[in-house]
Amino acid sequence: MSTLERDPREGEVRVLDENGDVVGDAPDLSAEELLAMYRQMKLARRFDTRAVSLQRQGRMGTFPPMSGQEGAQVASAMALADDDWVVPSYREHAVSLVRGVSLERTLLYWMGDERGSRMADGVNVFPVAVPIASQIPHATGMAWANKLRNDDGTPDAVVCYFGDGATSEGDFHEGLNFAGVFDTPNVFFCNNNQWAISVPRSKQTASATLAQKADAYGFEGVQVDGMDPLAVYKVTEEALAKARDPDKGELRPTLIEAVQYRFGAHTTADDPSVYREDAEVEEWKAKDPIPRLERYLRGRDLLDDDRVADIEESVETEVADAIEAAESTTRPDPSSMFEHVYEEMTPELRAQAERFADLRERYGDEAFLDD
Ligand SMILES: Cc1ncc(C[n+]2csc(CCOP(=O)(O)OP(=O)(O)O)c2C)c(N)n1
Ligand SMILES: [Mg+2]
Repeated sequence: MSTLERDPREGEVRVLDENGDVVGDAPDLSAEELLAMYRQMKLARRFDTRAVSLQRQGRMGTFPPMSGQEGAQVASAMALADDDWVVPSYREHAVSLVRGVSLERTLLYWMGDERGSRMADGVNVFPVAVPIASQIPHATGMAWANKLRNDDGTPDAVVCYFGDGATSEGDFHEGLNFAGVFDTPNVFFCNNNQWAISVPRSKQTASATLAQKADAYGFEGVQVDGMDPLAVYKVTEEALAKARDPDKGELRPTLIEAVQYRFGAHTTADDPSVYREDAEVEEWKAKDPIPRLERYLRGRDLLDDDRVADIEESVETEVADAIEAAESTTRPDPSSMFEHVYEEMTPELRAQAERFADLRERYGDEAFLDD
């Protein structure tokens, strides 16, 4: 792509326009896979809505909603092979879902239960990373290890997710620079949702696109319409193929910038109405990835009103069951918060844990719950 264009959306890969009409080459997906993609997106949206309402009712802690970002998350995750790895930020609930992390486990994490970070065997997903961009060098290191370890020259790929704000962090530069130099099997997936809390994309960087930052590291950068799931699938699939088995003279890593929008607040602790206009939100809602894919599927006679109603009903039940399972899980003992920081507690952490145990014994747990 031409990365020196001033228009940040110039050169963006698209397959579906906002009406769900095909405007580019569609990826090779079966009817079954397309319907699975649609259902996962509906499930993610319903989960997100219910999670926000759980927080509002005092049934869960702070939660970062992802409505609007389902297209980028579900489609990119579906492009991965079973053995590939995902290194997420804190907003990738739908990526995790597609990769086999149960909704119940995601809820447990946001309810403050450390067991929510423990992946089931065979689920190749790292725990949530809250410090911005800190997961990027981890992803590079892991991909480098995959490359050093594999015998046949086709290492498993590592897809690292982060936001537009993360591209201003030193960790972003270090991770991508290293990936270029050591030619690691990485896909760096930037969910450019236009905002880093209250900082708009225009104040994040003077670069015309985030994708063009890859130029500085010597590998390919591609900008995709992140609210077009078919385009996202296509570019992720291509990037993964290159990460595993590049053509001669081609570097393995890719930076994907998926242009999209977060419809809701940054987290349930944020009020976006103080820094952005409703008109902007409405403008982006017209690009909503779910009705867009739905129109395409209806056009191909893969969906009709009855099938949509069935999907909505099954999604509702699946989310309700996950909430019930998470809420009926016995609460963890408060002392467990010290246990998973390091494999072995440091002396300082041990001292804190002991002091906490002493205070609980002297004053009782109720004293800690008072405002
Ligand atoms: C190193 C670091 N600095 C600051 C914060 C506080 N913080 C949390 S989210 C966020 C904005 C991140 O924006 P972006 O990377 O665009 O991701 P998004 O939340 O939009 O998905 C900031 C500054 C943090 N978590 N970590
Ligand atoms: Mg952002």
